[in-house]
Amino acid sequence: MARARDVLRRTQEVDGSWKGDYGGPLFLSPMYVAGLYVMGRAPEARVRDGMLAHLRAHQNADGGWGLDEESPSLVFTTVLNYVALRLLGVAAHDGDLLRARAWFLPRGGALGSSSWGKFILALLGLYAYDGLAPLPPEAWLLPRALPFHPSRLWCHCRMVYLPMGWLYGRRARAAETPLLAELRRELYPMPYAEVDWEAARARVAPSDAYTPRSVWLRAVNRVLGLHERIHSKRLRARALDECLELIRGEDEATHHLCIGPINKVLNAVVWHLARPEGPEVRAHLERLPDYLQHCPDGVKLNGYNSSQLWDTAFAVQSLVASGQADGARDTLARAGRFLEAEQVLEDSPCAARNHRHPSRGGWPFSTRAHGWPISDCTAEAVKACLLLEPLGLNRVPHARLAQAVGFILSLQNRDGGWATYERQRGPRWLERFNPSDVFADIMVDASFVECTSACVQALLAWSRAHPEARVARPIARGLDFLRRTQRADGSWEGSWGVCFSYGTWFAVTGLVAGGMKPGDPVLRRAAAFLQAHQREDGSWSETIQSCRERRWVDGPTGHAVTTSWALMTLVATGNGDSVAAQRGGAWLRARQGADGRWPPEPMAGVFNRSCAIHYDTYLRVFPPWALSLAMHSDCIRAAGVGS
Ligand code: LAN
Repeated sequence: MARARDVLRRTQEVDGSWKGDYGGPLFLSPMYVAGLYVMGRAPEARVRDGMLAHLRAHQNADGGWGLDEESPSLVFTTVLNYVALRLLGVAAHDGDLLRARAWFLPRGGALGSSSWGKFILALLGLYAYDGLAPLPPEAWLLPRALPFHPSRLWCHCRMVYLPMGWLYGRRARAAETPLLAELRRELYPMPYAEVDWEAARARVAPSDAYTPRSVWLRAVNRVLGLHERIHSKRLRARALDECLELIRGEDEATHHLCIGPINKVLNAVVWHLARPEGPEVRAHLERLPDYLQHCPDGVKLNGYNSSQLWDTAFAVQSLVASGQADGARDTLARAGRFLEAEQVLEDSPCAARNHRHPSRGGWPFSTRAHGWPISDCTAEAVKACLLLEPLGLNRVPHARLAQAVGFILSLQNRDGGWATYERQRGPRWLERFNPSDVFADIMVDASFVECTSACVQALLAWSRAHPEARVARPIARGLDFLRRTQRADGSWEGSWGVCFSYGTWFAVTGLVAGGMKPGDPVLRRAAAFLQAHQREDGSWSETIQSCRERRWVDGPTGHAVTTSWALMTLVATGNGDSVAAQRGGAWLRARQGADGRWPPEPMAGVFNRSCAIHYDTYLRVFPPWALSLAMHSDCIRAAGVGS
């Protein structure tokens, strides 16, 4: 435990946070390269060489690239990474690129790509706009009250489709170059001039069709296709203005970081076309390096500007829970200062105009400058501050914690649960119109077990410190949501970590914090579920296939992170002294290296059911936390006072 603590101490940044690699997806770097190319720029030599190395390092044995570093090849990411390598200067006869072409040409080449790939290609002039499903910017001019107004979409989805709508409405396209002409010859199994673009709209390779296009979506696309032929020029101009204003709003609210890497790149391209060399372009270019990650295998675009707040809040909880606070006071003090510095203290500018929920009091996933606070990030930060309080290390005044609690309360949904950044705005049926092909659940920000549990726990911790706080009813409704969402097999499905072990850990800790007792059938079923999935060697292992297939899928070996979540859940259900927990604890202990670390393993983070993402601190935070909880209940048993 002391060695694990020292690893955390050694890896802390001077600002008190933990900051690491937040990579995994393989569609981000090529979007960055393509975006810069449209802007007539190239990455500096060090970034270019690092990216070349990284792109090459993650080519699959079959010649393609996966949606993320661990997944099987998709046409989307294979074509985009191929194009990125070419734009970065690799020749078409390069061996890796020949293998890539041999993989994607039989699958239709660019025609087989899922929709976002085609969009980026259209921007480069490598795919005709007629071959895209329409993205009319006029949608933003519809009355806000309509259930399908874009402002009702999940913020990540609407912030990607906002610049896409502007670029689509303008049929924006990179300046022609000889290289682009060559690429048009390389990406298709037939001559470019012979492509049937109308038919291309409906085409998507089986590898890329995770979420099949519904009949509803196809019908809407047909209607929008007609609209594209007859649309009014004046209305389009107004719609483009509206989009540009909203893009400006997003840029200003996020100090040009933007909510994520995709709209970061697309917004920069928009400004390059709307006001070439203008102040907006400069401001965007200054903040682009925030997304770059220099890692042992090269350079890549991270999935967010960082995961610092999230990792720091968990590191604090792990250190305190594992009884290491005394030996880590300086570390915790620095972490406390980071938490203090990163709380969002004001609402975003013109919040209502920009369809933004009030932000004051919340914490984001990364840094305050990012400007988009999140329900569970706020909750984990509140929990961490309240743990630091008795140690004399909390720096956030209670008036500000009360604002954080107010922010959490403002986000509770009618169903009693919590979504990510906002209250649920759109009806569930909007998911039937998901046009992304490769992702699921991107349309609506609806309640999640993880966010709900975190918020309930934060409210409980707050009400213990402030018995006068009026949070009993929100807590009860949150607990009820958790109870209702248990599956018949005793588990909960996670959405942001892999997968049932993650969801079940959150649900059970929330319910137990809320007073549920060990004998409760809900907890008994959860424990039985986990015991049924324990491996011969005492470990647990879950893979991203669990998320994709929506059933528990074991990996070939045990995972320390999965085992930690399972172990913490068993302890919380009152089974800390069970044989299962002892065997899990023994496996976890034996797996720690002499350097205090747990060896690397597959990615434990996920989004939108399909894409894996790497959480750099999970292997430093969860194993010691789980082990200490397990040891603690072992001691209770040894003293003869346990269950
Ligand atoms: C994240 C990162 C943080 C994560 C948690 C806070 C851990 C989670 O509990 C709630 C959801 C959230 C905020 C989350 C949502 C999806 C994100 C933003 C990401 C996984 C980081 C990258 C991903 C984003 C959607 C990637 C871009 C792709 C699109 C489909 C738009």
